[in-house]
Amino acid sequence: MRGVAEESLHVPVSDRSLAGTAEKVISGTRLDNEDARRILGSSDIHLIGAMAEYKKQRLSGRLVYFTLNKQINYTNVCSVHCKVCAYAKGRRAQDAYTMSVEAIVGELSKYSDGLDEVHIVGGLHPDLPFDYYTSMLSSIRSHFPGVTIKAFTATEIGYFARLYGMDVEDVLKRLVDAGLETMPGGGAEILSDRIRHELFRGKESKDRWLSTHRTAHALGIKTNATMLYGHIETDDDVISHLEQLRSLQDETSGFLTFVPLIFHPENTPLHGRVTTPTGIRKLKVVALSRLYLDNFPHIKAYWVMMSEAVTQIALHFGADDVDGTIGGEKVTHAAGAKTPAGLTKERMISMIRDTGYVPARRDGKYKVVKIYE
Ligand code: V47
Repeated sequence: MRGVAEESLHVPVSDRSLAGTAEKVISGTRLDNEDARRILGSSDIHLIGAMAEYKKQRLSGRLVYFTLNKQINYTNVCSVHCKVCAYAKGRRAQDAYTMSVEAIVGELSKYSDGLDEVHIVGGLHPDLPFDYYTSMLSSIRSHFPGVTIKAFTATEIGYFARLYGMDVEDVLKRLVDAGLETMPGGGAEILSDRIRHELFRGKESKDRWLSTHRTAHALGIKTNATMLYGHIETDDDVISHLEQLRSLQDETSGFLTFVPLIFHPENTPLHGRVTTPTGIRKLKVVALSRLYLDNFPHIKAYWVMMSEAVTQIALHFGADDVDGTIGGEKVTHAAGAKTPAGLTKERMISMIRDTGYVPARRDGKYKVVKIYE
């Protein structure tokens, strides 16, 4: 006889160790770390997908979100040399660059025919004045008034605070006055001081990354959170990362989206020393994110790092967002990504439609711009 979970999920529970987890999913009970461990350890991939898709559909129904966006990487100069990064350069390197504010506005003008969001992220540049950042934001705001400005990771914000002798709250207030609306989720890497010490020496501690988001949320700034996996992390590190995000979200409700990022090793010191996650592992991480982060409104399948094919499957494993058209991704491509540097709107719509879900174009705060039935 089929149990309640099997009736609701329309798949057999082949891995009986997940029976209790499946019942929790159906009854809306929060998963604990033991459930998470079992999901990552199980090969009952149909059940894992069905559980995550069940949860996704309860939160966002048939919609899958995308946005017309443009990433701006204003500088590749960075004072920290993370072992995962193929993009950062020293300030005297021949191929070091920093974009002027005029060049940034000029770049965005090429995309102004329907732009919902600009995503701004750069290296930790030791020589730029603070008003470079405020005038960047205010120029974008005045030239592109309808576009959501998603700018600066918690890592950059923490660096600005140290470099310019301000506290994080003042940095954020001044950036918001200039035009910042939301913050991307980069820099979270893995929220483990052991791994940060080994791979991200010089970067802020995990508590500092979390406290910058806490401060942003208190100021009413919605933010995202990422997790970079596929290097030296263990399952326990992944689960602990999710646990720390879930508990901050219980406190603030300030996160919009969780974005699992797959490490690309080419041109980094880790090349040849790590194993790239398999397709099944990528799907399990997406599904676990959807199931465990029950208080996050959205889970992103970032097509740049996942490939279009795995992204489509991830939409049946709990993801409800694919990010955007991007128009020239640089960080992952420096590390060997084989995906295109951007996608057209038409390609985005057909990628989503093909999965049976309904594409919903959104702005940077998830206000729907248009639904493509
Ligand atoms: O923080 C660096 C990661 C992040 C590599 O918030 C790498 O909506 C893979 O945070 N291989 C920047 N990843 C990108 C990011 C992001 C992307 C899309 C959407 C959002 C969002 C945020 O990229 C960095 C770092 O974790 N990264 N090097 C690499 N070799």
